[in-house]
Amino acid sequence: MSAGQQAAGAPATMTAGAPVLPSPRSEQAPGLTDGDWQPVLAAIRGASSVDLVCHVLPDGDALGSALAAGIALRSLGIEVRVSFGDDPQVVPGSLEFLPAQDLLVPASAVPERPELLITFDVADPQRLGLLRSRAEAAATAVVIDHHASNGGFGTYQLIDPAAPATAVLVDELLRRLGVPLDRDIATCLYTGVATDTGSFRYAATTPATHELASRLLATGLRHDLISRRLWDTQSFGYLKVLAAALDRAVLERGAADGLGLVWTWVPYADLTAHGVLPEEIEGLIDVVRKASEAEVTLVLKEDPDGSLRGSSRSKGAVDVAAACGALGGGGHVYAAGFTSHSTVDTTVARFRDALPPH
Ligand SMILES: [Mn+2]
Repeated sequence: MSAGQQAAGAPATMTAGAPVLPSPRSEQAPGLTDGDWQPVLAAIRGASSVDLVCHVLPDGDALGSALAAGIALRSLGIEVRVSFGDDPQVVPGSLEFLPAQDLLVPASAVPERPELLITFDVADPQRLGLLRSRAEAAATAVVIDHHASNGGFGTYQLIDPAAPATAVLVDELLRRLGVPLDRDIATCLYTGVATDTGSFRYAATTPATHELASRLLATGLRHDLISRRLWDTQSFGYLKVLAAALDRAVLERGAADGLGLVWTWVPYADLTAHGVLPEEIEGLIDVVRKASEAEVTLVLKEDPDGSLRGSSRSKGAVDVAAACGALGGGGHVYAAGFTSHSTVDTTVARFRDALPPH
């Protein structure tokens, strides 16, 4: 998210008291050119059938982006399927309010050789899960993403690491396709942008992000209800899992060149004991990373097969994408992850050793 640190497109200075002319719309994808968009728009306009897919265990940006594009392309008379490659394919409870879920089909219902397939928020083909072979067999595959770690697969790439969310790029796509925002599309896009900006708090949030939020709210969407569901709704079982994880947390003041590391882990048994689903603890790291003594946060979540999914965060001084990359993962500079097949202690040691000097 380093490029997102800069307020791209914003004036460098603004004289106090000077009149600010209203702008109907800000550039949402400054990292992409007309030449990047043109072949993608042509491919969509020429397609009779499009498959829109996001990453496994989708978050609000991934599924919101795919569904928003699905509503829009359906309005253009294109046959649309939305999918992600989990089996079983389960929409997280926190995203059940998203509209147009009638567009969702299981991975097996996506054609084995799609005419046109577009991926959303997928930084790596592995994140396609069961849909990977279909994406690779597509006559045309388009990658729409904002992960700096995206190595670029498929036929065409619309990747802008400066964009705070993939949903921002979808807004730009719809503008270029001439599809107006309606409340359903806006609900999907708002969910994506709010998810990836931590409700407009993270550094990648720019004036253009708020301008987009303004246009989305103008459709009449219920941002209060979306926010309550995304940020302020958890089961009682989650509170118990959180309590155990906090009790298990370790503060290493000397790690990260003395900037500090706080880490914890969640055994799968904790989830089963309290009837909590893996997706429900995705936000647990946001509590752990509050520790003021630590620049870097690491949370390891055990999967049923014993492997550990690591999530890490940095407050700005350390590139955790580099550390996660050393463990076979990747992501953004301040938010990244990996999967480990080692023990908790070994995994933490490898992560600690991989933290780059600042
Ligand atoms: Mn995203």
